[in-house]
Amino acid sequence: MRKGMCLALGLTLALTVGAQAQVWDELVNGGGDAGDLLPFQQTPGPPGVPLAAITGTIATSTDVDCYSIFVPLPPAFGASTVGTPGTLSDTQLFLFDKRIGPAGGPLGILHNDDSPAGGTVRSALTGLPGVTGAGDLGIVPIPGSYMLCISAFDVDPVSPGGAIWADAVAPFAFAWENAPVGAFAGPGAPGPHTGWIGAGATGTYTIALAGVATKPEPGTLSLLALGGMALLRRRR
Ligand SMILES: [Ca+2]
Ligand SMILES: [Ca+2]
Ligand SMILES: [Ca+2]
Repeated sequence: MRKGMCLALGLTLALTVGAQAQVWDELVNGGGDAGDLLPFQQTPGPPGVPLAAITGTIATSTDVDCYSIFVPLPPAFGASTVGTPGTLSDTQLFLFDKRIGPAGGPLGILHNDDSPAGGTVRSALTGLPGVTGAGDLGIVPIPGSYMLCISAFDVDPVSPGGAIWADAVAPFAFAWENAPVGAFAGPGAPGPHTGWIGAGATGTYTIALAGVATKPEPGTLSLLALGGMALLRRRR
């Protein structure tokens, strides 16, 4: 087992043992509308417990809701509105990497509009490489904290350079709807996320989550990381 995988598994166990899975509601738990930019995202709690679902409302034609989530083990990550309760019929899901790189941040890494394309208008993201037409095509790069956003079709993220995901890429009619930055990047990729364009419907949503936890306390994370490193040193 690779060291990173070992540490991630340790984190997963530490997060799941004895903790009850949370369902976070934008209004009931968050106290109001979740923001649409990094500084205004909601952070579900309590810290360091499994997060089973997020519920909320796209309240206006331009409303977008963003949440800080923790992914302990990227291959186990999943977020989906396919078949979940909610009156918002046509959803879009986005995952942003919050690490600040040379281009700034946060950077778009996963996007899906329809899963499967041409099948439903609900959305699904996974941590594994996807298949064109079935979901997003990207991966979650490392265990860590990410920003998960939901919008109504067709409210899309932009950087100063324009749309982060391309709106139409031949020859796949729906490829743009399932494309990560890189393979089907828009003119604004890989720029820092600075806002949203477009308008859509309103309604309630439920994002079902797999392999997701609430953000751990910083001290807890450091201790877990130190414990994992000590364990790895002993095994050498
Ligand atoms: Ca909202
Ligand atoms: Ca919002
Ligand atoms: Ca959709």
